[in-house]
Amino acid sequence: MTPSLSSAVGISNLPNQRHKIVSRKGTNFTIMVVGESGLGKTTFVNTLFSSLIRDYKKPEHRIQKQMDHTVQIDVVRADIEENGFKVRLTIVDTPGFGDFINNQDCWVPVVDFIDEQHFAHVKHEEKHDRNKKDDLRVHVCLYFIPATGHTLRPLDIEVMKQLSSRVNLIPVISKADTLTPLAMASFKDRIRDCIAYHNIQVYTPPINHDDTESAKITNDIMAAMPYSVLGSETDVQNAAGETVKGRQYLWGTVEVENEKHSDFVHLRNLIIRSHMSDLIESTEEIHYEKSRSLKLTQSGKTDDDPQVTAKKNLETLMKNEEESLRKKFTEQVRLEETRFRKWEQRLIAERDRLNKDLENQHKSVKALEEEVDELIAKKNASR
Ligand SMILES: Nc1nc2c(ncn2[C@@H]2O[C@H](COP(=O)(O)OP(=O)(O)OP(=O)(O)O)[C@@H](O)[C@H]2O)c(=O)[nH]1
Ligand SMILES: [Mg+2]
Repeated sequence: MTPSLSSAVGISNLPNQRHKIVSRKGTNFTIMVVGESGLGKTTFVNTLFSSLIRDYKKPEHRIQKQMDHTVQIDVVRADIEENGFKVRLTIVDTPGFGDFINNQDCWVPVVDFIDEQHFAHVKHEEKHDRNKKDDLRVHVCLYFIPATGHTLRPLDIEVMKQLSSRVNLIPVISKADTLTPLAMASFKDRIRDCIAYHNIQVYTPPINHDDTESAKITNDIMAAMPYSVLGSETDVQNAAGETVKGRQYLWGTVEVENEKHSDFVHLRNLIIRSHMSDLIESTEEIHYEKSRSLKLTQSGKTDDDPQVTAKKNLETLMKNEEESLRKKFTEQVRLEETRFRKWEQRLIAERDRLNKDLENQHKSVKALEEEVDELIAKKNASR
C-alpha cells in the first residue's frame, strides 16, 4: 500500500516499512535539528514528540525537553512499540548558532557529531560488537531556515552544504505563522532556486516510475520542500471548538496540525511514516559507506583487503536476504489489503441490498396500511 501524504500518522504502520530482522531487536531512528538560535528547534522537538506519543498508553514514554536556550547537544528519546515492533526514536537537539559576531565554523560541532557517530559505528562493527546500544547515526537532519521572506543567507548555504555531504538533509522554514501564504510560496520558490543554484544535495526520495501513485506522492513531497513548520506546546481552541496544539493571536488561531497553516503534518508523515525506511537505508548505503571508506583509507586498509572483502560479501548477502524478506512482506501486506478491500466491498453491497429490501418492505407495509385505511373509510361511509 502506498501511504498517502495526508493520512494520519500511526505508529502501528511502522512495521510496514521496517519489518525485517529488526522487528525483534527494534530499529534506531535518529532525527537531528540544526539552525540559528531562537528558530523554534526545541519547541518543534517537543511538538513532534507530543504529537507522536499523544495517545501512548505508557506515560513514562512521554519525554519532554525543558524549554530554554539550548547550550549543548542534547539527546531526547522515546521507545515506541506497537504490535511487537520497536522503534527507538531519538532526536538530537543542537544549540542554535548565530549568537556570535563571527559565525564562521559555527557548524563544526554539529558535523563533528555526525562524523563521530559514523566512525564510532565503524569501530564497533570492526569489533563485531553487536550489542552496542548507542547507535546515534543521524538518519535525517532538519535544517531550520528563518522565515525572512527573502532567500537563503550565505550562512545557511554554507551550513547546508556541509550537512548535505554527510546526512539526509531536509530544509524547513521555521515559524510558518509569521509569513502570509503568498509570501511563503514565493519564499519557498526562491529557496528552491538557491538550493539548485548552489547544488546543495537535499534529501530526494526515490521515484518508482512503475507505480504512478507513489511517483505522484514523491513529486508532491518534492514540490512542498522546503517544509514550513510550526511549533507549539500550548493547547488552544480552534474554530470548530476542538482543543488542539497551536498558537493564539488577536486575529485568530494557527494550528500545528492544520495542513492549511503549515507543512508540519506532511513533514511528520514523510520522516516518521512514508520514508523512514528509505532514510535509514540511504544513511547506511550512502553516508555511512562514505565514512567507512574514509576510515579504512585512514587506517591504511582498502576495500581489497581479504578481511574487508569477506565482511563486505557477508554484508551483501545479508542485505539481499533482508531485501527479499522485505519484498515478501510487502507483497503479503498488499494481498491482505486487496482481500480486505474485496470483503469490504461485498459487505457494502450486501448492506445496500438489505437496505433496498427493507425499503421495499416498508413501501408494501405503507401500501397495505393505506388500503386498510381506505377500506375502513368505505365501511364507515356505507353505514
Ligand atoms: N511564532 C512562533 N514562535 C515560535 C514557534 N516555535 C517556537 N517559537 C518561539 O520561539 C522561541 C524560541 O524557541 P526555541 O524552541 O527555544 O528555539 P531554539 O531554536 O531551540 O533556540 P536555541 O535553543 O537557542 O537554538 C520561543 O519563544 C518559542 O515559543 C512558531 O512556530 N511560531
Ligand atoms: Mg533549543
